[in-house]
Amino acid sequence: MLDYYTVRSLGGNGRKVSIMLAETGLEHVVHFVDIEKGEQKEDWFTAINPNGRIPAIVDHDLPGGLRLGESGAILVHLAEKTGRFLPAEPKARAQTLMWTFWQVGGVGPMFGQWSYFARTAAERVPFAIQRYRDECERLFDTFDRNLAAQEYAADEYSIADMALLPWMKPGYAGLMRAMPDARDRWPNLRRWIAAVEARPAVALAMSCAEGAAARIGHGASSAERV
Ligand SMILES: N[C@@H](CCC(=O)N[C@@H](CS)C(=O)NCC(=O)O)C(=O)O
Repeated sequence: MLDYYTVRSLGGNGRKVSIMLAETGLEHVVHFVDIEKGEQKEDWFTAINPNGRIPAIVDHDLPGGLRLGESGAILVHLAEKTGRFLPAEPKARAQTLMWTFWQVGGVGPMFGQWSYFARTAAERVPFAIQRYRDECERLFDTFDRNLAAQEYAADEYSIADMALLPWMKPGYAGLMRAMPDARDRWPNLRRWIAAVEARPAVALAMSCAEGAAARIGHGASSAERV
């Protein structure tokens, strides 16, 4: 049994884990953390994830319980626990891990900073907005080239696609708003978004937060068995 800590809106990083839980059907209890109130910085939560951010899990099936933060580490752990979505064959496994951590180390931070400087920052810093947007475009170019040769991020549908979709989909929409004449620039990426989000588990985790939460089994109370 797992305890799963996320935000009520799921958010880009929470959605990755929600997709994996929906894909595998692992039994879990969802706990919503109020990050507006700063609950993620409280001692009870940093005892689970020292970095004070969601998502996080506690896996009670391991002796003494495993407390784990970082979406990439959680996806790998759940893949190893279930034997699903992370191939055992060494080359396919390494490629899957590469694209998973490319998301965590590149796509997440770059899109996060672009969004922050373009929409949230109190001071307008054109250099920062341009720098992060350029990097987002470069990441899209990279992923689109990769998808020209294969259907999914790695050899087969995997945790890499689960990590990427919750960021690539809104990122694509954001870039299209910023540069509407670039509609044909990333055709493989567009095809991949459609294929991945058509999976029922992905559709569930990606759909409007409260509705999805209720249907996955989140929702009625702050802690609920799924
Ligand atoms: N590298 C982390 C990033 C997690 C993260 O940034 N989570 C955000 C929500 S999507 C958060 O908890 N923000 C609250 C805060 O920064 O205090 C991961 O991949 O899990």
